[in-house]
Amino acid sequence: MKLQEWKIQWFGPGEKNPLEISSPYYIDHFWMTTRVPGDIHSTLISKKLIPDPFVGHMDLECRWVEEKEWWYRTSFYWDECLDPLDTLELLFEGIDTYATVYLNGKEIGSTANMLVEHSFDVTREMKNGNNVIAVKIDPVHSHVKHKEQGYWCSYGKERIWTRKAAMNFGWDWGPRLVTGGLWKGVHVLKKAKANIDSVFPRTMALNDSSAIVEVDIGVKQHFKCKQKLNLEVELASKYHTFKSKTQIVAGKGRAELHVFDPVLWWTHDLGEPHLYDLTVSLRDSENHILDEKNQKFGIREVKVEQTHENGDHLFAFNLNGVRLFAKGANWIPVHSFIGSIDDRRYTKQLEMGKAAHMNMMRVWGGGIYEKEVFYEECDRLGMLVWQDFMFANALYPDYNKDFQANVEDEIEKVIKRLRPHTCLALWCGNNEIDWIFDRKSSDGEITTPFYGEKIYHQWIPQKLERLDDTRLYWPSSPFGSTGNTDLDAEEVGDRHNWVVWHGNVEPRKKGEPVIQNITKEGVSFKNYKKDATLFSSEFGMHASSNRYTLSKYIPKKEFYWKSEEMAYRNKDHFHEKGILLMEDFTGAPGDIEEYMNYSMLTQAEGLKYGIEHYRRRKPWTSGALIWQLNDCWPGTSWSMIDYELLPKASYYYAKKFFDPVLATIDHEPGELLNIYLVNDRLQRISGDVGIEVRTFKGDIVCTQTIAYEVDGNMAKQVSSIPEADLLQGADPTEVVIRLYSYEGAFQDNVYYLRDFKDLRLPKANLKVEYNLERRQITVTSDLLARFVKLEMPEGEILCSDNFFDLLPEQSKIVDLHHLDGGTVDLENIQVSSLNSDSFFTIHPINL
Ligand code: BMA
Repeated sequence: MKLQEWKIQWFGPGEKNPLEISSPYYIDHFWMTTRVPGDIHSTLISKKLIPDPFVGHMDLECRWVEEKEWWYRTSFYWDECLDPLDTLELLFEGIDTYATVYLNGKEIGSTANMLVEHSFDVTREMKNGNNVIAVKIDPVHSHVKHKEQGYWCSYGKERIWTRKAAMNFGWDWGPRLVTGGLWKGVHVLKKAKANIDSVFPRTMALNDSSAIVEVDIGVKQHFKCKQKLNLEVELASKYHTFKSKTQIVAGKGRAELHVFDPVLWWTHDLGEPHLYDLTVSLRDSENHILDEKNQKFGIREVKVEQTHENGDHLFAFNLNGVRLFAKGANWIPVHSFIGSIDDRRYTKQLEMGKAAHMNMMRVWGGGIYEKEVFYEECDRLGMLVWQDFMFANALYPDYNKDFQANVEDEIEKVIKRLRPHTCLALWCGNNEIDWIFDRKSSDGEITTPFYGEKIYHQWIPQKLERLDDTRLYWPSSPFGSTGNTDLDAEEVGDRHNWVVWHGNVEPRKKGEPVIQNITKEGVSFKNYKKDATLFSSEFGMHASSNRYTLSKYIPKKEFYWKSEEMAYRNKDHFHEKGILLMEDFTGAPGDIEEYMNYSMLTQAEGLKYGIEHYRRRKPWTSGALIWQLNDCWPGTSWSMIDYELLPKASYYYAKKFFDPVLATIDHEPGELLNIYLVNDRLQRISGDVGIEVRTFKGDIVCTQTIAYEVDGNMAKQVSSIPEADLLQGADPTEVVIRLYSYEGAFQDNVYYLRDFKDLRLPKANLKVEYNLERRQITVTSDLLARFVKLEMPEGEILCSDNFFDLLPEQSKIVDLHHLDGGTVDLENIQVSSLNSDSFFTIHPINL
């Protein structure tokens, strides 16, 4: 049923009588049009009624929007015949947040949860002819201002009571923009006397030649319909079709399919993410189809191994019998205005993750249960999902009955919606709450009981026991303690390493005071090497957004380092942390150019340093999920991809440090160079690693060749060389080391023996040429060129490589493509390196 265009208007809260505005006869001709799905802010921006809140401090000019009462109205024509037991349902896939819904002037219900769908039976209220839907959206504060907010909650206090994306109230990487509106689809659905309510397929047993797939089906049957109903289930691939039939008892049916020669679903790095087509049809006694559901399903087994064969602790995802290293990132909402964002942004971001060898995304608990497209794309791309429930960094009023009913409804709906997805690997109760509760209680900042505890330790696990026992439930992240350690312990479970950046002093025992060491040494990324975590589910550092992204939203006269506008982009508590990190590695930046370069280099090198360490520890560390993949606005944050979908340097580094086969060096100044091969592939690899030490000017200092043989799914040290042996008297601040494969088994890996700030880089000359037809740029350097950067004149451009080093006399061809497939304006790309003259004119190549 196609709804007509929607309109919106605002009023002072309570100013109008709802019966007047919801009436079918109300004249709304002069209201503004809006899009559904969408949101109020985006509508006002498009009508120029508010400025773009991402420009300068303009978000502050938009605060009035959250103070108003907003009304949506639409009308539609209805004239379908109904069978006696048919029902009509008005379905809102998402309403943000406190709303009252009217149909033809009748109040049919209200909502108080943005995170789940809401449906209303409107069989009798629907008229033949014109119908009018009206929705009143209240300001959040009007519902929570009289509720107690006197206990721990980071960021906006209203969110304790409000089941809404927590990041809307501001976070340490995003502005406060309290959205409202119909953020997902609205539909009128005709339902037969019986219909399929849920389909939950899962792999029950698996061996080389067969699999058992069980499908649980929930059916809603009109209470007057006493007929016996049947279900037919079909699982099809292009090779085979498997069928099963079953009956419905008390609204439930279970079908079992025996699948021969199953084609398994793998993450993209281990194989193909093969998906079957699953069709469930509900039939009456005369075999008429009453309802049918189609979805994709991958045959796979996923579990989390918490004990190694030798009895030691482990935290490793195991897919189809393969213990894998989870490589990926934390996913935050793709935009502050989630409702208005095109699905293609999801595909773009996830495909970028895949191209950087990521095989897992963590949907972090301060946002939303993601849109359907996210999970569909993860299924398709072979990307596992760590799914948080949406509770983050706060206590929640679990003592309140209404809150309990709301949350229990949410948990049930979310489990049913997401459990069919093959990509879903783990359910997690919340973000950081259990861990921080102990920290803040020890400090005296929290003096209340653990409000919210029941949610993660009772309500969620109870529902999962009934609705999905196929995945591990992990109550919080981080979680796991040996008894007296705090929940961020490295010996058990997962860990958030916020030693680096936030300066947390760890390990810490339960109940001990919290200590932070915000000094150069305290926050330095070198601390990653002390981390023996089993699974690093959050860690990271800030980096600037790209120049294009920053300059688009910062007024020109404010585009300088430490301007108020620049500072405003950084929502973290203590801006000096980033400077300390840079001071340790690059030296503190003196201007905005240096800030952009140094923060990106520090983030990229810092993540490389940490992740190569974690990967060398395989399987004793079995996961590295970087904080954070993306941004929701043009800020400066921990993200690897900025708001305009331009990758930062760390993204291009990830294409190397996450590569399934990696040659890596563990080294500290003056010490041994320990050389490792990490092999995430299942096949054994053997060959030779070449080591080449050259001065920045190009002279060969030393070369060595090491034979290696590494079993599948293993990390192995293959050599250990004293620094002095490689230097042969050369100055450690003037050499570069390249690891390379003779057989092309892995990518080159480049190292320096000292921090960037201590290197004595000569001035390099770059030659830059472009080939318009092939969309390629070739960069050549005479001497070593550090951090060669191609700066984009617009957003959404991806390079085959960027922010790379060129060895003396080396050339590199960079392919460029626009994420939307459009042309790339090659002539306006500026190229530079940290040790070459600023920008270079690009010369066309003669074909
Ligand atoms: C963790 C996350 C987020 C936060 C990030 C950076 O605490 O879970 O809440 O944005 O670190 O501080």
